[in-house]
Order: sequence, then structure tokens, then C-alpha cells
Amino acid sequence: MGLSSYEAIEKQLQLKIFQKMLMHQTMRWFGPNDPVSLSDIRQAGCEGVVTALHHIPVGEIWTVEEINKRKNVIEEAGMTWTVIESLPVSEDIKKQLGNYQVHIGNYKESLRNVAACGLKVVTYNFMPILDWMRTDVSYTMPDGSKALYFERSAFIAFDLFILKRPGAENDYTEEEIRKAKFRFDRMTDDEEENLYRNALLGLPGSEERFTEAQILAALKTYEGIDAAKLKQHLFYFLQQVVPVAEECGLKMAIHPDDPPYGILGLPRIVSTEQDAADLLNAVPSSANGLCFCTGSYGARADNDIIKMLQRFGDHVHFLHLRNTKRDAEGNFYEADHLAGDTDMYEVIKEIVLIQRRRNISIPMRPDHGHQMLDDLKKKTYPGYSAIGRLRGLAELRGVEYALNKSLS
Ligand code: DNO
Repeated sequence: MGLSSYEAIEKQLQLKIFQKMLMHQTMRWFGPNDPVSLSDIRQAGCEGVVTALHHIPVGEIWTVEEINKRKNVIEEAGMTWTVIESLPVSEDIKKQLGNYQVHIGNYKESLRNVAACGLKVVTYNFMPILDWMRTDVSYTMPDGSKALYFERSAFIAFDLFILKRPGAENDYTEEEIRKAKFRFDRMTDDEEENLYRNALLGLPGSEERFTEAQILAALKTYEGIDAAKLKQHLFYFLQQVVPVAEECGLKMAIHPDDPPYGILGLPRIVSTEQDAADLLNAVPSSANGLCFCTGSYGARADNDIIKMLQRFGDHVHFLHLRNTKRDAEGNFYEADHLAGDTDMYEVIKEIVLIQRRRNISIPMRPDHGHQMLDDLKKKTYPGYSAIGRLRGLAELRGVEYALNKSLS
């Protein structure tokens, strides 16, 4: 016997409530030059796209016209643009030098424009000079797929013997230096060149890389800026921009450091639970929030991801779901989304509870993915090939679906 019309309506309503509670599934798109198309992203089951106007120089204003142009392209492909990743913060702002006041003014203007176009979440980071860093972007996994890898000895070898950063030897133990030397002495020219290329890949979304002279000169500009000072600069920036974000209904979401500790003598200040608490306390507002990247925070054994989610749940405005596998030497590779050191089942369970409590759907993207199958023959942005991310998304989505249903 069929359902009565009352039961049918109730069932539909329940389904609606249930669907509303699922994370807003997105993938990152690097724009029209991305080898992964909007149609690929849609076929992966995404409702949203995360992107940025990479062609606008850092520090300049994102105009309504440029934002709408990109937004229309995404909407024509049947998806929405809800999250920006990233509206980048200029080096001048991070150092409080040069044009930093102009750049902060421009940032506020960009926020107003972004909000006027209907976007909701703005991701950014406060990592000096470099963004994420790996020593190998095609590390072969036992199943033949390729992953991103951070090998500590290779990284130290790069710092000491390739870049030859003045004073670098003071940052490592004798044992670490010995291991790095051993590693370096056995590197072929090709390996050395690859290590160089990978370590200084520059910013995601660009093919540019820094030369040795450029990076050493850039590093020098941070002399005298330690972690405490960089934190002050971040807090100042937040004091300026968070009220604007709040006023126009935007959520700011800071991405953590990747890897989550200082590198190349540069301070990194968004690496731990304490760092996140400090920046949230500096400017209390629901607009001041986190891009909770389980891969970046999870690369540190002393970050308790579940505890952090419980503590900061109200301030999580965007989720990057990714897993890493660490070892005792400080190396880590990017594991399958459901494998690695972070218990993704517990993470998603916590997210389901947060979403119910806040009665919202938090935007998420499967962060990175292995290069696999047909993608092994293609050139894509490291970590951002289509099939590996689709696999990650499908697995994460399945866990959330099952959890949500069983908790209903
Ligand atoms: C790496 C990304 C980061 C992130 C920025 C956000 O794959 O997660 O580059 O986009 O740090 O500002």
C-alpha cells in the first residue's frame, strides 16, 4: 500500500531537512586555465565551486565587475560560488611595511564587493612569503598513485645545501644535519632540481617559482619579525577587516600553516590550537573564523583535531578534509582521505553535530587527492587532479551520509 499524502509530504520534508544538514560540497577550481573543468567538478557531484581571481595582483581591489564575471561562468555551469579561496593578504600587510595601509583599505573594498555579489565566505592565510610546502609532489604510493610528500631530511638538505640560507644550520640538530648531508650527497642532479622546484613552487594557482636570489632576498625582509610580531600584525589586520566582514554578512576563514611550523627561518603563527584560540580571541566576532584544514593541523601530533573542532565549532566557516600520515622523523605524506592519522569518521561525526547545532550546512572541499588512473598522464596542479579528489569526495560524502542518517 502506498503512503498517504500526509505521510508523503512528511517524508519529503524530512528529506529536505536531512539534505540541508549535509555539508555544502565543493571543489577548488583554479579558473579558466585549470585543466579540470567546471563540468568535471559538476559531475563529481559538487553544488559549489571554490575559486579566486588569481589574475588580480595581490593588494589590488577585486571589482564587482570581475567578481560577477567569474560568478556567472560558475552559475552557467550549474553551480554556485560561495567560498573564495583565497583573497590573498599582501606581504606588505604581513610585514606592516610599504603600502600596507592602502592594501588594507583595498582589502576592505574587496570584501564589500564580494558581499555585494552574494558570496559568503572568504578564505585567506597569513603565511609569510610561501604558502604550502612539500619536497615531492609525485611520491609513489604502494598502489601506483602519486601523493604529495614532505620529507624532513630532503627539506633540510634543500635549506642547507641548495638554498644555502645564512644561519640555517642553527635551526637543526647535529643529527638532522648529518642525515640531510647523507641524503644530499646521494641525490642525482635531477632529484636536486626536482627538490628545488617542489620546495619553491610558489603560490598555488601559479606556475611561477622563486629563484634562489629572490627567495633569499625575500627571507631577509622578515629579519626582525618573529612569531610574536607577526601575530600582532595579524591581529591588527583582523581588527581592521573583521568589522567590515561582519557588517556585510561575510565570514572570514583563515587557513592554517602548511606544514604547521616555522620553515626557512620564517615565523608561522596559525599552526596550533593555541594559535587558533589567540586569533579568534583577538577580535571576537562570528565573522572571525577558521578554514579548518584537517590535513594541515593534522600534520602535527600535538593537535587534537576532534578537540579543536569541539572547541572552535562555532567559528568553522569552511572545511578542508584531508589526511596525512606522519612518522617519527617528521616526514608525512598525504594519505587516502579515510586513512592516515586523523580519524575521519570522528571528524565527520563532529561536523554533523556542529551543523545540527548551528543549523547550517558548512562548505567543504575534499582537499587534495592522489594523482591516479588517467590523471597520471595529465599535467594538473599538484594535489588538484580530478579523479583523486573525486575519490576523496565520494568517500567523505558516504561517511557523512551514513552518519547523518544513523544519527537522525
Ligand atoms: C593548498 C591550499 C592552500 C590554501 C591557502 C589559503 O593546497 O590548501 O594553498 O589555498 O593557504 O589561503
